[in-house]
Amino acid sequence: YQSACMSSVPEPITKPDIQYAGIFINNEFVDSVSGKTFQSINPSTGEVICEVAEGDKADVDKAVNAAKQAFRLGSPWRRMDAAHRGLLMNRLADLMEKNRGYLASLETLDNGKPYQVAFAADLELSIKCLRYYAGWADKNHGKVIPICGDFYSYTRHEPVGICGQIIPWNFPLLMQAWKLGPALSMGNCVVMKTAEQTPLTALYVAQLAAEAGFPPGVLNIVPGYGPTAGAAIANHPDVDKVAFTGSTEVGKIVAKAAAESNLKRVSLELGGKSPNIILSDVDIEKAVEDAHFALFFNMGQCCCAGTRVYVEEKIYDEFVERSTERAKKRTVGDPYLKTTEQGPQIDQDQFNTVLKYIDIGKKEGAKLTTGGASIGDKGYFIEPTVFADVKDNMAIANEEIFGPVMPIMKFKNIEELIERANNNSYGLAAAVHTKDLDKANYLINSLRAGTVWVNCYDVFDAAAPFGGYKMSGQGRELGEYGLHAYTEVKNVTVALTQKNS
Ligand code: TXE
Repeated sequence: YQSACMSSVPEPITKPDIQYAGIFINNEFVDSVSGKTFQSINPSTGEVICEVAEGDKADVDKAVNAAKQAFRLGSPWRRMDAAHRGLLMNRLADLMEKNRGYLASLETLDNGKPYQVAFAADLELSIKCLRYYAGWADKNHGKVIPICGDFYSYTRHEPVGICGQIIPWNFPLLMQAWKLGPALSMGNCVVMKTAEQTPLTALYVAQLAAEAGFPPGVLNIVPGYGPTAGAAIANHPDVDKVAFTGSTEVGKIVAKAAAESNLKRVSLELGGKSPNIILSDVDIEKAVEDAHFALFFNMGQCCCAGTRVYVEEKIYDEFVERSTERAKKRTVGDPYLKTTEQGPQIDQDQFNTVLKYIDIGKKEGAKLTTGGASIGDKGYFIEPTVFADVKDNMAIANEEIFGPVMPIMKFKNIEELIERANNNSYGLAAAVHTKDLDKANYLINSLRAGTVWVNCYDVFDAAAPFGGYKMSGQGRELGEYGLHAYTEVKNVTVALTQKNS
């Protein structure tokens, strides 16, 4: 996407106006019931962007009531043709397209990601996701089933109902689109909680949804914190389904709350520690660039980042040397500049965590080949960091760091490698770099991960499913598979006077 899109990216708005900072219920922005607000911080400077209404249980209750009204039998949303739902979604995508430069600029302000990337990747994929699911609205058919006896049996794919959606801060607009796409397409109503670090773009999109014509109460957004607003969604007795993207730790809390409240349906997209495997037959220059992108993209804040780089012994030293050189060249700084590849980490907490892991890596005896320190005296910038001679039992090889820290491990043979690659509690993604088709196929079938990329990395498309094995999650998002989490299957059997074949 990078080279293809850079040329057509318009200039950023470096000081975008903040137009919406309230709680979005029934197509209107309101203050929180408590009157409380919280600050959204610019991670590039550490300065306050604006105050945002802080939603809590009382606000979630209001949003759920609005969603229930919108979902009642006979409501405009329930009576709407499926094709018309698709039309509204395409209108929303059109409005995002129209406001693409502004939204990308606002995403950069609130999240710190380079504007070029926000425009070319986040906005591109978000808009395409909405259009993809717009297409599904009138195409998710049930079946007629030839059961025994004088009966007519069929399935209806019905909306689940009120869907709570809790999203993270690493791809605010994209995570919103991944969640809204299948939910709205299938006719559900939504109560979404944005991450406390990045509430702004989702609220702007909410306003665009109202302009697109979604009836009041279909989409509600409650900005706020996890243990308050997030927990209220996960525990709510009238929420039929909760979708969560975030840490594995909180994923467990959400699943438990869902089980203990009303057994609401749960889909989870959690952490990862994805193996990125480089065999010795590769074009080393390309493999180094792919591995660099797999790790450092989005400041290393990707659930599927290639954070366990396994390199075959024969090319290990050269790979380390070249990866180190590449990391040294990575441009870090003002995310509005065209030349910037890497902005700041999202907040002080994540900044501290990443530096803590760098320290642990050094203490554990890994060899720091570049980076390892913070940059500047404001904002949360960290140097692109590479560790060589990393052993599997080190924390930096096992735990999700979520930052620009690349641990490189060595392997000798493929059997040993497969065991090591699978010996981790996560299973989100994996990648294999080789020209040897037999080895590639063997690895593809042996790796326990929801996605395997071969000779590429981070290739995303709304049509291809994404999700985790093991503790990386439950269920799949995107593609046709992504519809399952947002539909209930109703089997209907009607007695007939006489059936004929
Ligand atoms: O995540 P949290 P944090 C991983 C990554 C990162 C770590 C911590 O390793 O370093 O998680 O990040 C909401 N009930 N990922 O603390 O807390 C929260 O408000 C309900 C991976 O930011 O899981 C936010 O909206 N909700 C990841 C969302 O959960 C709760 C993306 C995610 O925040 C809650 C982000 C609660 N008790 C972090 N507590 C990915 N899979 O892409 C918090 N939340």
